[in-house]
Amino acid sequence: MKRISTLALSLLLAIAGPALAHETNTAHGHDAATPTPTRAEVRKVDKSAKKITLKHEAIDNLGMDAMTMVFQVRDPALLDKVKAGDQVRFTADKIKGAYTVLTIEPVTK
Ligand SMILES: [Cu+2]
Repeated sequence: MKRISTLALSLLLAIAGPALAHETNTAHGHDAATPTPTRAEVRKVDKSAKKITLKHEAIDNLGMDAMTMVFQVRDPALLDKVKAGDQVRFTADKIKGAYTVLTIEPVTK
């Protein structure tokens, strides 16, 4: 029993591994500098800590599903443009291991 499940797992990894790598390589190979803006709702702004909590939609360039999470901000001045409750469009990237907001703009509708 044990041997069969291990074999099944190995096969699964053998199939899924290259498929996942392929997707990562092709998804945004040339977009690293200019990620596609993602929609979000601002939950909390912490200017002193240079952090913002966003309930965001899926982020393509980070391969991240929709969730609520805390981001660092590249420039604390970005936090002057938005407040809790705002609908925004933002871009983010992983900088030195931390998810960081690069740009953020309120969406008025
Ligand atoms: Cu997230």
